[in-house]
Amino acid sequence: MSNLFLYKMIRPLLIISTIVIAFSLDQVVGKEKEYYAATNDKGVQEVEITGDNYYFSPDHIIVKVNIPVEFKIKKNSVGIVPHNLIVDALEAGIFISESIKIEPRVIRFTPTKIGKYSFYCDKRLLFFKSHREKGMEGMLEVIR
Ligand SMILES: [Cu+2]
Repeated sequence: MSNLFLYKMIRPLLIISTIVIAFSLDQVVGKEKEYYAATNDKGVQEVEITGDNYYFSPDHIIVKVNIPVEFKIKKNSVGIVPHNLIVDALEAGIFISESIKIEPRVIRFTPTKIGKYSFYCDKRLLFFKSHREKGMEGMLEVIR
């Protein structure tokens, strides 16, 4: 049996397994973490968010319109990479620009308009990709 024969036998298997691996990786990376905010006994929708290298968790936050929201945002690692949380949705009464520390920070707002608003970290080191491009972005969805 020659090496060439072996190669021809194995090649379709290599191609198929490469495709399968690529698809499953894509599904892991592309999967959103949905979170429906629960309203506590004070009538506030509480959401705990972790923002770190280079993700937000959850990255799809669903809140109800015209009910106060409390974000508690923190990071886990003691790394020196700075991160922040930006939401620029003045049309819905939301503007957030807060740096993310290990010590949790509380941000309060009340969304006034139904819609989908992005949140992200706007940090970038020199000419490298922005943190947003690296995956530090998510969606704040305001529903009825
Ligand atoms: Cu960042």
